[in-house]
Amino acid sequence: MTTEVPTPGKKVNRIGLEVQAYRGSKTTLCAGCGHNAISERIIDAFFEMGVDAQRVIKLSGIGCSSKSPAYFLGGSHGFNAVHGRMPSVATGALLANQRLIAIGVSGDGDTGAIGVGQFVHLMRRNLPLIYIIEDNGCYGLTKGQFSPTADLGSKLKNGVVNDLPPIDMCALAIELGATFVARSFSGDKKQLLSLLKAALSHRGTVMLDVISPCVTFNDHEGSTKSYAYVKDHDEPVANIEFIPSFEEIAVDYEPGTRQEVTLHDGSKILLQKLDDEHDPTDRLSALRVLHETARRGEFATGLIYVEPDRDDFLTQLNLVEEPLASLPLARVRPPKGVLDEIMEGLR
Ligand SMILES: Cc1ncc(C[n+]2csc(CCOP(=O)(O)OP(=O)(O)O)c2C)c(N)n1
Ligand code: SF4
Ligand SMILES: [Mg+2]
Repeated sequence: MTTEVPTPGKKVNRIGLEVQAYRGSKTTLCAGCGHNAISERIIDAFFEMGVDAQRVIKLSGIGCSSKSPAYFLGGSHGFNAVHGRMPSVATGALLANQRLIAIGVSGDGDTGAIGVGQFVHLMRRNLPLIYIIEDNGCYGLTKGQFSPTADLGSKLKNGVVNDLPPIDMCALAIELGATFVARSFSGDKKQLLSLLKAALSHRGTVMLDVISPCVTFNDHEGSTKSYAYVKDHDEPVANIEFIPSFEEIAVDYEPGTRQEVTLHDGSKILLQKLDDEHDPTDRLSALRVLHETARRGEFATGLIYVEPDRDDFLTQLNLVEEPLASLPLARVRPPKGVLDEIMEGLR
């Protein structure tokens, strides 16, 4: 665990650390880029949840979004993978050490284009990983070409119109079996922070698609991923309140409008529903809300789907709790007698 002497008068979290301990290097992204706001919320969430940063591994692929793990949790492990290949690196890291808390940051291009095959199998497996797509509808790092999440009919700065339908990453994740699927907006501090804190209490894959405007290449009129468009078309499905297992807070809700979801570690998500028909524990209801809002040109945000009780990938594999990477040879190599028996059986 990290040990630091707190500055008198500064707020510390439940493991005695200041928020400073959760920061990373200074960002090199454009001023106003949505990705920077997401890094800030990640810092806040890990600080408020009192996570020991030295137990964290942060992973990414390639893109402006994938650079951002350098800007938070400077004391954590990190791996910047090949374009679109972060899921397999994350799988390997968690198989080697299941005590790690894993967070992956990807982009809509990194995930939806070159990495879509890896994404598909990650969602099926329910690996305990918080997987964030910083979704700006374009390839920011390579100068703003359309990505697979760009909406049909949206325009590039130079007037070129996108004539392909988008992939809805949330709908795809639900279809494939992801157990915690949410959408948010980099400009919605409160919602994004609650979702990130809840993500830290979920045991399984968290797929968080965060609309994150690219101010340099995709923030103009005609774009459906600009700050102005997203602010006007954001349709939250519920007001979300997250209560960690180590805190007791009384929250007032109108009777009948509140839904409570208990997560793996006993923490609770309290939802004050804004869409009466949406039940985030019902897969069909989750897909319906995504399709209906998309048809109206809106973004459903908040907790779209959650299944808190399914076994994660590592539990399914029945792995020993101790990191495989640190087990002595005597515990990973079958004894000579067993090997001789196998050889005998092959004669
Ligand atoms: C194998 C490979 N193909 C193509 C590229 C070029 N490339 C770098 S980043 C990128 C897309 C980034 O888009 P996204 O994941 O949406 O991230 P953003 O920059 O928008 O945050 C591409 C195509 C590459 N680096 N490697
Ligand atoms: S080019 Fe776009 S995505 Fe990349 S840092 Fe700048 S604003 Fe962000
Ligand atoms: Mg992008």
